[in-house]
Amino acid sequence: MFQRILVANRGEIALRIIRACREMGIQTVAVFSEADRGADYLRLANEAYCIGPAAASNSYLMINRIISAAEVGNVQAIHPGYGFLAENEHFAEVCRSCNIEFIGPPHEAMAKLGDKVTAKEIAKAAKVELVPGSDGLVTSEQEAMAIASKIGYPILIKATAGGGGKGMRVAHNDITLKAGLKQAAMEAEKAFNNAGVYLEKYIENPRHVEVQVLADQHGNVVHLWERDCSTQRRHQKLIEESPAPNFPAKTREELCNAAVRLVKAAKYTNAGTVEFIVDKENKFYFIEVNARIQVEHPVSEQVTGIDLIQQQIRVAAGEVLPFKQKQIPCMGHAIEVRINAEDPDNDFRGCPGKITKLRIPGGHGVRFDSHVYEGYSIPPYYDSMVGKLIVHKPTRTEAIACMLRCLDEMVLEGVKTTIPLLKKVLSHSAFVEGKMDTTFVEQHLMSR
Ligand code: MV4
Repeated sequence: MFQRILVANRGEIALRIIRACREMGIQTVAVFSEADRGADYLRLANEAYCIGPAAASNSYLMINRIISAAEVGNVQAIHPGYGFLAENEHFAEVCRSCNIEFIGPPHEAMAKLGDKVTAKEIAKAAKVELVPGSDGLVTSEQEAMAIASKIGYPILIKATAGGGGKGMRVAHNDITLKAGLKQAAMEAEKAFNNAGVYLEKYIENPRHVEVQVLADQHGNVVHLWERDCSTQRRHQKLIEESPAPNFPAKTREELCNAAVRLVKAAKYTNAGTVEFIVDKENKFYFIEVNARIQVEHPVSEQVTGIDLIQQQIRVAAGEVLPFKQKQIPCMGHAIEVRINAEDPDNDFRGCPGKITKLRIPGGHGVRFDSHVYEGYSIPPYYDSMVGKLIVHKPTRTEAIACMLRCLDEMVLEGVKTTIPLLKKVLSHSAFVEGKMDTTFVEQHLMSR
């Protein structure tokens, strides 16, 4: 097992990883930008090094500085968390070439899955269901129109280097398809240095259901069931839960098994998420793989009892997964809300500033993953998440009641937050009945 790990991240996920390491008897080296100097979680690391100015592009994204800190700190492994360099295959490769283990998948698997067209080829070979669409990249308007006439409009144009909703375009006829192809390719070239685009039938009002997987370096792959992340706004998830409500047991079994087949076919190891969209008939389609630990991992931890960060570290060190699929339960119901410092009266723009008052709710089945405290100043340079409140109860109804109680109990003053919006969502009949899709928040809760 590793004796020392560098945590190449900040905020709540850095704290989450440092805590896991402390419990495992592993020393930690933290890194911080000038904007995070003196942050409270750094005191829980054994050492902490400044890696540059506030802007992430000059600090948390600087491979050379992180590798320098890893050399100075004399670590055997780096945990990238989520965001920043977590899905940068070059970083993973550099780490390993420096004899520092990257706590994540092999860079070859990251590269294959990072390209959506290649990822879909692997999925197809593994008999994982795909949205009808182009067979690979589309290279001409004629080809695109031929595909459209075969599968029918609406069509979604996606960038092969995209993901997370970036660079997508809907087309409703040949005219908008031709225009959309040009624009999408140009945007993709600018944003990702890769103009490749492909087509899919546009699934209207889908649910977003993803499967948590864990794979060791000895060929063992398990899933930790699914999370429903449909409750989102502009591709920002607001609420995640496990299990997915109103989801037939047979479909669920097929979905989780499909995720495991795909991970095996990609020779993927460590923790990962296979993302699907689900249509009104509960048919599911593979969308993409997230080759990292995700923000919403705690809901899967709560229903299975498995510490995902600890398992990431163990499999990266070469250990065999200590459980078989049959030994992974899904107990009760877990819900997570993301509490962001955002101003609902200013288009949910980030709302940095000092937290002048903070009271954290507690009680049976309540978990708060956060690095903030009363008196903490939220810097303006990074994402606006203040913390994640997670509840775990025997049933979904009880989990919703508990979450509403916690949000009522919580006091967070000095900055505006998403708490009022979260309360509205959790009280809405469509959410309570588990009938939400990815358009629910924008359709029902954005009128002002
Ligand atoms: C889709 C889709 C409808 N049809 N693909 C957006 C994020 C990216 N991961 C995939 N996304 C979508 N792909 C087809 N063929 C609708 C979405 C989508 C979405 C997916 C998951 C969560 C939220 C979403 C919000 C809008 C659109």
